[in-house]
Amino acid sequence: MRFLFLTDTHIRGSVPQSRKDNFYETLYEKLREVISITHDEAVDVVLHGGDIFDRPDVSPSLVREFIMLMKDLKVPVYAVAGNHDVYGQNPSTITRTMLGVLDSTGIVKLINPGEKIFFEDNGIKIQLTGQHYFYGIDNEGKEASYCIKKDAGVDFAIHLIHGMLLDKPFFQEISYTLIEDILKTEADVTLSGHYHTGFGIINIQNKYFVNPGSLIRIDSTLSELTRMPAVILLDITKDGIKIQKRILKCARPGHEVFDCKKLEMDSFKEQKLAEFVQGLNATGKYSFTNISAIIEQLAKKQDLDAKVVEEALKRIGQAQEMLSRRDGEEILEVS
Ligand SMILES: [Mn+2]
Repeated sequence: MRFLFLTDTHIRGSVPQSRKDNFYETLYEKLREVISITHDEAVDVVLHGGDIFDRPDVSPSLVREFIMLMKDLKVPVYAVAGNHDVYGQNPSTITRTMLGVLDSTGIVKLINPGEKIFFEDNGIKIQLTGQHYFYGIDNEGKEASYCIKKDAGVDFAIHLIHGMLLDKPFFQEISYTLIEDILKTEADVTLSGHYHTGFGIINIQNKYFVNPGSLIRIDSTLSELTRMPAVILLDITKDGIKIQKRILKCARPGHEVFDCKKLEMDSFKEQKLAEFVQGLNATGKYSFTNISAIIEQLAKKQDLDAKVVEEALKRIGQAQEMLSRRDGEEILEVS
């Protein structure tokens, strides 16, 4: 049985500041190539690692075009929700989002936490599970999100998750989960989205951990300048698992799509920001990355109750929803 895995498509109508091409056209060209790979390689099921949309309330015309395009796919698409797909990093808001609309059409089927989907093919039984992104997914208790159990009689298990799964520690002060911390999972293949740079295909103790990186490059960082967007082809037979990364033919070198002047400016800004944050840290205050990180830091330092943090995030989600309804602009950005 053949699967194709892609992640972080971030469908949006606006052009990221870093790009100089027609971003929307580029994105659709990529999606069309994904569809033709699906057909050429006789893929049975497509898996999406989340952040299908860049924001929970993208315009109906974008959703309509996406639906029209996905109709050509002719195979089921299973997905988990990313942080960009929902309000306030809270998957319980899905029903109020465009991803929720998509799910209701059946064009994309969301895998709910705890849900198990089974495929039987040529005498093998495959189990598919999924985990949406939620606030704190990479904090304590992360094993519950990342590590799954295989049902009796299942030959292979795939787990799809939108979380900060990394192959090596990150230098920044953000929450993440290392592959080595989740080796007790019974999933033969863990497919992860969220970390846009990706880490490719890693095999440890006969288990695969996979993140091809985002389908579209958004951030004008040096690593994104050299990275080529790719999808993963996963072939499971009774003889075992074959995995390969397929770089998209339509993807152009970074210097052709990124505004390099902007890149220089951004790295200058990043450097200034780093200096600023360092300055703050030196005074023993907080390090600021985004609104959720601020809450997380405050919670840690002031020993806040989990309920307080939950309430704060709920209110941020509500504020995001209200503000985005009011003027259609993304006010509070979470990476
Ligand atoms: Mn993303």
